[in-house]
Amino acid sequence: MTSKHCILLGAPLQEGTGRLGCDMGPSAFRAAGLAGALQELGHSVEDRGNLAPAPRRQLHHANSAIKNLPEVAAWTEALSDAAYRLGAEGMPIVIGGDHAMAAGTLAGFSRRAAEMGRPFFVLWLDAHPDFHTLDSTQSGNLHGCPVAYATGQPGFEGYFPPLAAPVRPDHICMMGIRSVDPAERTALAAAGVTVHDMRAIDEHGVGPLLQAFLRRVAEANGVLHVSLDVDFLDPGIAPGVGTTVPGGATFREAHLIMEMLHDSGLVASVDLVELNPFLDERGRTALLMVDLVASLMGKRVMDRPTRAGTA
Ligand code: HAR
Ligand code: MN
Ligand code: MN
Ligand code: MN
Repeated sequence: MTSKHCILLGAPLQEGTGRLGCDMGPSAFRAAGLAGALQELGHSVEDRGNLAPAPRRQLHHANSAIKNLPEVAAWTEALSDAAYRLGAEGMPIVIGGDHAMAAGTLAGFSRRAAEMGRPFFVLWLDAHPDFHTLDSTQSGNLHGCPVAYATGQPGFEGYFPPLAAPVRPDHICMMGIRSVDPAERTALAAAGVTVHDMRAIDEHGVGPLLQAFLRRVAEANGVLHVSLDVDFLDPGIAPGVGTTVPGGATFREAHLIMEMLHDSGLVASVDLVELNPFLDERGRTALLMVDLVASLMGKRVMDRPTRAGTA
């Protein structure tokens, strides 16, 4: 197994959600033993502590439903810069915080990949596609917007930082999706994002769906970023999140995805988002998330041959 230099960075933002508690996410991941689990697998770990947002600017938007726009824009700025820098130093694991975090991480990691001359791909594991623009969001919760921003959908100019390298929508694969708003449904299809909803997982299984995407990434010599939202998982095994949706990924589906990602050798960076320790039960969601990261980083039952993204 190839050992990596893992760089942990906490991003305690919670302004993108409708409820408080995600700011405790980085602490809960640390308490659940994230660093130790990685070290046990032979990786070196450097915990850079928690990031702080950039200074806030006054921002006004015609959509009066939007909540905390100056705060989320300030986090996006800081995260985008941090992701760009960390992308050159090792394997960043960015710990949220709510999923608005991904506006910054996708922008920064994509910029880094572009600079390396390599195509950038995203595996988005979530109940939600988070594909609202500032104009289309009705809840006003900005954790519903990061993918639209990072792919350069219109309307973010002047609010969020300019994108050095917009993510190509056809380089994004979403899995676990089961809560989509009408505006998102139309926009996702128009943009050409691959969306494997829970029905597709039921019909085909996570294995073949993921293998097809990994093959594309490998053939393009791509850099792969994984964005893991706690609500991807079924609420029965992962209650510690503010936006539970019934019918999510099972324990084994989630672990299989992580194990296949590890075997592919393609993953360059990870987001761990939406953990709300206030809603958790004795840390069980945090512990499950850490165990999933361990599978992603090489924990396995038995040794088996590595299949570099193909098979
Ligand atoms: N689409 C809904 C909205 O915009 C729900 C968004 C919820 N997002 C997350 N992250 N929990 O995936 O309000
Ligand atoms: Mn999400
Ligand atoms: Mn979600
Ligand atoms: Mn391509």
